[in-house]
Amino acid sequence: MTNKLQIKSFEEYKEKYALSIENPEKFWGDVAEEFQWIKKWDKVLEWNFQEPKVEWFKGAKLNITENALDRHLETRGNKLAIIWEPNDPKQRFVRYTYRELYEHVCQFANALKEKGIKKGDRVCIYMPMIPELAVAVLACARIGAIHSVVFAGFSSSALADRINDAEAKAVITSDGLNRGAKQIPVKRVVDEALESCASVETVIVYDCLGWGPNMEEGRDYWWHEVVAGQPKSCAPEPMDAEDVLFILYTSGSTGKPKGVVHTCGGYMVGAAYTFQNVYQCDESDVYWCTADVGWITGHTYIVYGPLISGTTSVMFEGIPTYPDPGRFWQIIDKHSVNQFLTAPTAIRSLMAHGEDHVLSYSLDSLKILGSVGEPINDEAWKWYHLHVGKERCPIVDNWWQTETGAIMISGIGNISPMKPTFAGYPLPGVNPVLLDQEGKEIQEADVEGYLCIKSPWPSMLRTTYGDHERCRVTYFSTYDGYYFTGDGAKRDQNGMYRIIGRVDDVINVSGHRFGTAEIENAINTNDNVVESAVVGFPHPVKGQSIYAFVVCEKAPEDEVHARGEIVESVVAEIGKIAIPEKIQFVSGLPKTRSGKIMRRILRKIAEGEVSNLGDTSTLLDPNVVDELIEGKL
Ligand code: 6R9
Repeated sequence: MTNKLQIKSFEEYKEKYALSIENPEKFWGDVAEEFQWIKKWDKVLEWNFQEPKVEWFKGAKLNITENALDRHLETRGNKLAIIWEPNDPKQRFVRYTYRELYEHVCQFANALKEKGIKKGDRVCIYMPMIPELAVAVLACARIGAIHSVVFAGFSSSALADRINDAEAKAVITSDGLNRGAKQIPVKRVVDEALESCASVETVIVYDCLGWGPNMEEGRDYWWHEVVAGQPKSCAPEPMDAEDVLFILYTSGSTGKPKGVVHTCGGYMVGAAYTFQNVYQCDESDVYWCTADVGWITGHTYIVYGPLISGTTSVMFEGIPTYPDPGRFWQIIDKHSVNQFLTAPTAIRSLMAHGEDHVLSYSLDSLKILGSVGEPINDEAWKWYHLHVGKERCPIVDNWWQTETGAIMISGIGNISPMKPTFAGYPLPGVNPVLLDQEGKEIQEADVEGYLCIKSPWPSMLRTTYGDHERCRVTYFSTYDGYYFTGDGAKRDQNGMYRIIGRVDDVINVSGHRFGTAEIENAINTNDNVVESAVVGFPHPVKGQSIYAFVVCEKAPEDEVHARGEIVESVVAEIGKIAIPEKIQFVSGLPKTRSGKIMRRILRKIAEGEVSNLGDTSTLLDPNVVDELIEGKL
């Protein structure tokens, strides 16, 4: 199906776009015809953003893995589905054809069934970036179990929260994982988490490092043992288009991370349609996305989008700088990668090592470059364009979110015009608007506002797991009748969008989302901490970094030690990825008379912009500000 859905010119884009907004049912109904359904829909779309309730392809039945695997067997059975590149370049890479992947998925699906996992059960996947992670995801989808992948860098406490929220019945994991020069004990983290998870009955462990971890009798099973002798076929579970496909936890501005829920039909259509258009892969192309399957980018653009489209997708276990900062470019040459998708933070970290690493590889195979996860700054854009794309490859900047399920605003291959640091035009079927403070739509050109989406798209979230009201309040109540993204954006005279960044209390560190409340809660678990406030500040490589202002019961005598304790609690509660870059001890926080922390002031201080703090007269104790400025790190 690879080429069927592809837009071939900017003119065609404009036509399709107009049609998709005028008549979304016709547009998406036509797109959906290109997929394999067990039963077609009775109605393409029913929706309201008040409850909210959104249903796509109502009444249809399908199994997404039939689209990602079975459908290709006849025409592409021997084509490579996944090329797996290990952390260590000296280790052999692994290749799975579509037929082999199909067989592995079916065998593992049968193993899950044998362990009593059935349609609707939640399965938590906490695994390294190995092919079995993709197999586990697809095997869940095959039998209708709901997967909840948790990034393997999260701590046992964060993992336990996610397992408990979803009441997962099983966990799929590995003994350990390779990450650059380090090896990390994954199963030990799972064991710790499971001390507080009553719902988990079964743990399946993939033997990655031969470590011989603790295996609990009657609960823990080896992957190779449970798949041994399983049949290589497994009937796909017929799923309702609106049945849940997966849950993925993400951070918001308040409370604990929430489980974003995606459903089978709409997600399938959105993932494949956007993938085929944005990356314009030809049948023989090799595509590589460097994300981790623990994040939405890995779900949609390593596993589902490419496989549904019959593309060869590279999966990489390691990191950009191991064994040296030329690793990405070496892999591109080694596997003749044609489309390459990475994050600005990775580009900036490699830029810092100089051009030599990239200049020693030819990179001739490259056709299209992608950027995702955070705004790309001018300098990184230019470096990527010049040194990686040799000024011949377009850069497609993909703006979207865990909640949107698929790319929303982006360049389309070499078809739509590009402009450095601009994500560009909305994809067909996506209806973005900019709102002002009062919630009125801004129509003019060259404006800035709150980015909202006015009508539904197939791959949008349906709810937040177990708490629909939270979904309504978070996304649909700020501006009545709109989905609010939490991002601010600019629109130029030509209608191209540039994403400025979050306007809520979400910090984007190296393309990973954290809520300020989540980090503050972690810091506050420290016995000596009374309260804390966390803000983001610009960082040359990570985009943003975390700055924590901490009030202690007793002013710490040894600040280095006290900082170490705070770091430890963040690592324990969330994981290393959320460690604050700076921790400043203060005697109080700037609060209004009603007790609200004025983060605006803290942000300015963290950014070092202290000359223009704005109005501080509403503060309960304006003197606090001087102390904060003086102690700034
Ligand atoms: C796909 C993903 C979503 C938030 C989003 C925005 C930021 C993502 C971006 C971008 C500017 C881009 N973001 N892509 N900002 N340009 N191309 O990253 O999902 O982890 O949920 O993060 O990331 O702020 O709201 P997720």
